[in-house]
Amino acid sequence: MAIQDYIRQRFFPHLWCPGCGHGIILNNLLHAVDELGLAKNDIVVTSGIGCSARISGYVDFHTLHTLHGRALAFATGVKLSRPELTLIVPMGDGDALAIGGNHFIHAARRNIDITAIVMNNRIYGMTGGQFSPLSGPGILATTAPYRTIDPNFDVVELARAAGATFVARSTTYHALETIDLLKRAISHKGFAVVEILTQCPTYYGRKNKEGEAAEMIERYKHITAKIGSKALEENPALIPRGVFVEVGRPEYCEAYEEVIVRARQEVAA
Ligand SMILES: Cc1ncc(C[n+]2csc(CCOP(=O)(O)OP(=O)(O)O)c2C)c(N)n1
Ligand code: SF4
Repeated sequence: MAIQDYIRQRFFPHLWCPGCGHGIILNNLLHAVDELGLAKNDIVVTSGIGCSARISGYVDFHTLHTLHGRALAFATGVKLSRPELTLIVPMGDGDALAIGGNHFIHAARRNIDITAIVMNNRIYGMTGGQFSPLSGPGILATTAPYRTIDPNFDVVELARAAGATFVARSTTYHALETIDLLKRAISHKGFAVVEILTQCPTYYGRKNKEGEAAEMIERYKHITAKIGSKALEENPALIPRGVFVEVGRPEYCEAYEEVIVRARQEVAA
């Protein structure tokens, strides 16, 4: 299938700024879906609010554009009622881990079969460049004109500790790696988290003097390294990319189905 067949052309042109990384992630996601050969009718994308969350308007799957921070709650409801469907939840860093932080850790704890994509541009893009729990200390944001002091969550470690059974990281520079990780995450039975470092040239880039979008993307090549690579061994300060967790654990909908069977048996007895 051609990639444009997965898109709702009627909603284009999209609202993202020139050079925003969110379009790259949309492209990577569509390639992953295409390479997995999934039927459009079997995919549900739920999103909250944010520039990132606009993805749900652009993809020609079943979509729910919901409330800021609540995408995983809606996805949980859909998945529990229709476990045969493939649930994909793209979220910004604020959406996923500020207002949505509780939903994130509990979805991971339950190990419900949903793929969560954390589109981490380290800032609130849609509302004008406020800092987020993933900004980290020392950055300039609309709400931190003298630089942030808050430490950031490490998405990978948080997801791992909360119980996610697939956890990976990539960047908008590493498109082929992202496609591969998204394919593995979507195919994984359980709660899968893929963090993708992405650029917001309009707010994060401009305020922190990181240059144009192309420079911001290029930067990911230099500040990250693959797990197990010589580069990472020689410089542990680099941000690791790849798969951090890939384990099996009972999936929530399947466990819930057993509860239903038990309840029916008890009622019938
Ligand atoms: C309950 C609620 N609180 C706050 C907002 C305002 N709001 C909309 S998007 C957003 C943050 C967007 O940042 P992020 O989730 O990181 O996504 P990005 O825009 O950077 O892709 C906020 C605070 C809202 N829409 N609803
Ligand atoms: S404000 Fe930032 S995150 Fe939002 S569309 Fe523009 S570049 Fe992308």
